[in-house]
Amino acid sequence: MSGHPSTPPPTHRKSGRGRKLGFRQRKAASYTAAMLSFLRRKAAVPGSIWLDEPGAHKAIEAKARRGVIADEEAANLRKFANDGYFVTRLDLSPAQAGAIDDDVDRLWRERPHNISFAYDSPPLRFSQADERSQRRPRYRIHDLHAVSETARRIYLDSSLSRYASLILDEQSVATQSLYFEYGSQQALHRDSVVVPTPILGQLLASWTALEDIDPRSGALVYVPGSHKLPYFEFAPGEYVYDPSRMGESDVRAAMAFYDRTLAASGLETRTFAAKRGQVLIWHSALLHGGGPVDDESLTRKSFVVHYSALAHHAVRHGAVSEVIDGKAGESVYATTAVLESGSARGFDNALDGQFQYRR
Ligand SMILES: O=C(O)CCC(=O)C(=O)O
Repeated sequence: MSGHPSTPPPTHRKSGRGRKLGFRQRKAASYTAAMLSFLRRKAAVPGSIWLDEPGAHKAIEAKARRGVIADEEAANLRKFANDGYFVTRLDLSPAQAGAIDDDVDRLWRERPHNISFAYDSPPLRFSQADERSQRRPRYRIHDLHAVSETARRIYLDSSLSRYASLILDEQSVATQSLYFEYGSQQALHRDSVVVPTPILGQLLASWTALEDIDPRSGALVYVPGSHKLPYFEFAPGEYVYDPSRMGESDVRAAMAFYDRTLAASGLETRTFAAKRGQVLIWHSALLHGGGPVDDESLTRKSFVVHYSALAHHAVRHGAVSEVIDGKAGESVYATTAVLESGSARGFDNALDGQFQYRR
């Protein structure tokens, strides 16, 4: 046996503490200590952004003093740093909300090939949709902004885009949109775990009410402060669910971990009984989901946009499940086409991009 594991080998002891270090060595040692502390902090809080740092409030004040952000923006960023979300609003007239209704009705009539939807399933082409059985609670439409001018206006809304850029501290890009006509009934989850981005945590979402929401329709639910709870590790240092390598048991383990952590935290789950045009912007790690639907006939029209950092998120991928040549699988597409409106940026529909591969 080669000695006790806690006994360092002689070479370590030789260069150990107690020796006097010169200025350059001290500088190097303090740099190393600072890096180690930085890495430890990063490891302790994976996916954190500047608003998660202990100095966030001071940094917000400094931006407000320099006139980089308005008072209202400073207040919303403080709320985001503390609670992982804030509420703002858009001008969305009944006529504009009605235009989105018309676009959705048209989609259900025309059922195009290049738009995907999901109903208790991975995304499928709209051409596969069956209105009688699937236009109901839990269905969603992906990238409605590609076929609805009003949805595109929300997708590229300048104030939402500006908030996304302020939160990410760099130019944001809208990466995808999701339209819900009814309550989603999605379990509480963290977007950063299921919506991968090139850099963990460089993600946020806006959720816009397209009508006054009845709480019995399965309103959005969220847990203030839950963005500070720890991440589940699928494997050491792995926080994002990867369906190509992980399965049902990983999902169950992650959900059990988040349920346990949430129960132990004592944090309270709230319901967003929003009015038309109200928007909730959430941190990528905020637990949120769709509340129970008490009355399935009630609509709950809402539009979600996810944002990432343009400089790091160069490609938007999208996949649809379909049978080709008798074989079931997923067709993966990608686009680098970015739509612009003023300073807002947002990816075009991935399914209008290049076909990549089948999986
Ligand atoms: O709108 C909802 O019910 C939940 C939406 C959601 O969880 C999401 O888009 O990540």
